[in-house]
Amino acid sequence: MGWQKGPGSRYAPLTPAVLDPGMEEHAPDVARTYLHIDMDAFFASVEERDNPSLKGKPVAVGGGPGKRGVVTTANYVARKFGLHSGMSAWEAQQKCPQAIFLPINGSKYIYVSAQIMATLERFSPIVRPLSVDEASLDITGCDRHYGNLAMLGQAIKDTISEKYGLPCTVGIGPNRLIAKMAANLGKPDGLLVLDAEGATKAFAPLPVNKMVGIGKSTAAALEGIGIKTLGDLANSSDYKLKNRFGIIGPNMRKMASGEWAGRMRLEDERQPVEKSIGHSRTFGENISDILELRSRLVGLAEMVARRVRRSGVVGRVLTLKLRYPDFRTPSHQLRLPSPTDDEETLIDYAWRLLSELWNPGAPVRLLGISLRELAPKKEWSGQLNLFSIRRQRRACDLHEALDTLRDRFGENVVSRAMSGRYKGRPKRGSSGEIIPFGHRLSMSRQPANTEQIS
Ligand code: TTP
Ligand code: MG
Ligand code: MG
Repeated sequence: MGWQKGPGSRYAPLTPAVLDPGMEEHAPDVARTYLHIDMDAFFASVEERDNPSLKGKPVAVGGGPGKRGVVTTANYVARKFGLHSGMSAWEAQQKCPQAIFLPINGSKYIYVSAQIMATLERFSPIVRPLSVDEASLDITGCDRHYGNLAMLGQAIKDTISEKYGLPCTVGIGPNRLIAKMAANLGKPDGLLVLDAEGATKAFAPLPVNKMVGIGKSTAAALEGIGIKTLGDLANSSDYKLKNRFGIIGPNMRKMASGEWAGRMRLEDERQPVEKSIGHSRTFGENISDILELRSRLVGLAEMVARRVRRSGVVGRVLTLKLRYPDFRTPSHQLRLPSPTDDEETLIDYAWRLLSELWNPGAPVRLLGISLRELAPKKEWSGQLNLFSIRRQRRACDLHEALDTLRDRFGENVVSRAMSGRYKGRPKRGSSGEIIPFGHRLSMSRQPANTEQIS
């Protein structure tokens, strides 16, 4: 940025802030254009590409015969039989016994994802990866070299197809929301350009749950007050919506009208939408080895902490549940000394809970942890005790770096190395309890203000 001496102040910037790519979200007076790209049936498409004999056949990734857990995705042939992400392995096999179920090859998908993200940077200087297979690009002005927006979109689709042999769908619009919705509407292998007016028309007939961010329960609540379609929502009164949903209500109406509400929500207004944030995992094979359980628990804690941080909240009550092969599912919960979004804290206390709950050596079928009593992080900043402030400050840079990597390349790209403070068999106390990793022995005692609530 160039600088110029100005009469009033010593120096005034020559380039207006709105042209600074780092500030693209703060440029209300410059019409901007966004492109959303999402790979089609991503994991399954990568497998098809690497094994052309799968082409035309129903393919699912994850959840093979006799396996537990869920299908991560199904190709579009398998979707005709009703298979979809998140479906249990058993149900998928009932619906489509002839489907080919492939093991999940996570590192391969992350590698391909990184290649695609790098390629996208050739088309725009502002690429924001949103998950393992999707990204939002600010393409303001980038279409000049291609003729028009649709031609730029097509050039991206062709490049990804030629370089990586993979299909994707591209949506383009005047804000990130419209671009994402256009990509959803264009699936599969599509390209859809919507302006603000086109978006309003395209959204209006859709059921409310087609809007990004509106899940089953919100859709049911909207239906409860007579709002079935996005057109109904766009035409509802803010008064009625605010009464029922709080600040989220008017924001939903704006989104249904094609306005991007993401930046309109002030930090202070942000209320935790979720009551609790948790993850659980059903294992392919029962686990009775303590090291293996520990590694799974660390992974779960990282995922929970990351979602908690992303929501801008901290949580107070930690729950751990186990499921044994006979489906007994005991759980224990604990009130933390202070609310947290820190995975190290979650790991330590989750171990404490595990030592109380688990009969060492007993096979475990499922492990889950969740955090509730969520509150906006800001509310808590003045109340954290010294111990957690020091700890959270230390953890802060690390969290930021890890979250950026995971945002970019997916949840599994980095996981806590099972070395250093997490290495070796966990220690046991005199009465056989597991001592949390990385803690001094004194920490294995109940912390002064930890309250066991079940
Ligand atoms: P999605 O983009 O949601 O789905 P998709 O690419 O398989 O299909 P499409 O976009 O064409 O509708 O997710 C990207 C990948 O993330 C998906 O291929 C598998 C993985 N995934 C999971 O592991 N679990 C899930 O619950 C979902 C939704 C996706
Ligand atoms: Mg996809
Ligand atoms: Mg996706």
